[in-house]
Amino acid sequence: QEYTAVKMKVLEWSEKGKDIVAGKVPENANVYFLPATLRPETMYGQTCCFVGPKLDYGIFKVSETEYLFCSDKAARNMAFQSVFPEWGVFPKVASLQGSDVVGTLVNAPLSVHKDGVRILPMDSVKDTKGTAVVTCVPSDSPDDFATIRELAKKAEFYGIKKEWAELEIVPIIETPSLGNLAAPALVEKMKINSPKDVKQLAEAKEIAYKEGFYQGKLIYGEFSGKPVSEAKLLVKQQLIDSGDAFNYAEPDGVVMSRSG
Ligand code: ZZB
Repeated sequence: QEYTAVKMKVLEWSEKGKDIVAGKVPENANVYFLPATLRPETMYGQTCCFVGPKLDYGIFKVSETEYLFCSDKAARNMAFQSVFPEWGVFPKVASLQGSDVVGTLVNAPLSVHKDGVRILPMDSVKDTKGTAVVTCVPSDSPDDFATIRELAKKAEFYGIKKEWAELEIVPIIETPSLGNLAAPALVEKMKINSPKDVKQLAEAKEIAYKEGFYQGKLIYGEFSGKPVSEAKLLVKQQLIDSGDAFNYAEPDGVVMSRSG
């Protein structure tokens, strides 16, 4: 699987996150949350970034001024893809749980939300896939839309501020049959009530992928008017050229079977 790893720079740590990184990461260094995405063309619509609250993560040192936040497994893979200076080495400077970093404010490259977005919890994030960090695009990902709706509904239960889950959802891709907010349209049409409706969500995701890729057209940003199939590569290249992303390949079936 070939992902785009997007670099979301920490602007302000959560309380717990701040305590944990103190003394482990130099004050003037940047730490980047590292979601792995297959949809770089949707980055304009990012409204938050998800971690699994119960999953284990690490902060890994690239240089004196640059550190990455992701799963151990992803860091290990990256160590063999020239992400770290020394081949096969991924120096871990801190261990954290997803719940420790909920509330952290990060920059979301290309997003309409220029003041940054929050790290929020998502129970369905798998630590076996990608980087175990998932950027949230509720306009085009049914899972993301269902999750932020749930978070806003039960903000107190999830230990977050309601407004963190209520950033504006801007239309970025137009499709003939699902309009310009494919994910909310599917969630409504299929009567998906919560992130626990996993079967319907899997189906909705499949439809959203197909519809977006084969029929979708960008209606936001520099590549507005271009078909998604074309814009995908253009946006990805732009993110790489600006230093906001890099290619991350996930070796297939090495450690775990990918039946899911
Ligand atoms: C942004 C985005 C915008 C995504 C969208 C999807 C969609 P796949 O096909 O199963 O490999 N993802 C990445 N890592 C994880 C993880 N560890 N646990 C749970 N979800 C994860 O899925 C790849 C997509 O699943 C990735 O692309 C990421 O979300 C999420 F509009 O990034 B995506 C219709 C989907 N739309």
